[in-house]
Amino acid sequence: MSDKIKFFDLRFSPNNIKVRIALNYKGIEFETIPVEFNEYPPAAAERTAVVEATGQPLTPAILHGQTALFGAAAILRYLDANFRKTPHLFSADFATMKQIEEWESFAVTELPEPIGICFQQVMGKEIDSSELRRASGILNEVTGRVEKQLATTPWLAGNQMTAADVTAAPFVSLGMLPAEAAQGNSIGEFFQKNLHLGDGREKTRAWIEKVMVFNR
Ligand SMILES: N[C@@H](CCC(=O)N[C@@H](CS)C(=O)NCC(=O)O)C(=O)O
Repeated sequence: MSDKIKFFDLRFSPNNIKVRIALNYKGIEFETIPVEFNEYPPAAAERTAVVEATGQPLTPAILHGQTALFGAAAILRYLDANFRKTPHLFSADFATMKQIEEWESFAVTELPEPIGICFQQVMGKEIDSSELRRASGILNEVTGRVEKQLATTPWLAGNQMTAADVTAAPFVSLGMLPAEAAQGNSIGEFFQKNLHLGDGREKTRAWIEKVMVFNR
């Protein structure tokens, strides 16, 4: 299929970052269609392009020829199943596949909580600093499992980057945003100042650097 992928991209969203990392890691050419974030929930008018392409307003979303897809997990599976001559994010090995899916489920059930708490504070009228401390505490706690795994393997599910890393890292990265990455984005700057991964996460920090290098 020769068509270039069109990627409807809400730049700071961890779910969109997963797709951008996957496309760059696989070396797949794509055209970015920026989706602006002005208010939450977004005004319908701001999501017409996404709704026209996929029938619904949420991102990430892609168009590939006549094929339209939304949801990060679905898009990662589509890219891996249809771009077979590129580095794989999933595995032919049963046990490794099960490991990858387990980390994916961890990433979408446990990691979003501290991000959500921080996001509520951004959108709220008054900042509750005890809630922000609680969010950082939870992020440090839930990443204990990541730090432990990285003590034995270079990636979450073995010796190469997989969908496990691509799905988990964007959430954790919000707890160690470099100032320059957040610059010019009020939400990014708020996260950079207020959400902290915390101590004893050296291997997790190095792992984030390795994954986020593809977030460009
Ligand atoms: N379950 C979806 C998440 C979809 C979702 O909630 N996307 C958010 C961004 S993280 C969104 O588009 N929010 C509405 C908006 O701001 O336009 C996935 O895994 O990709």
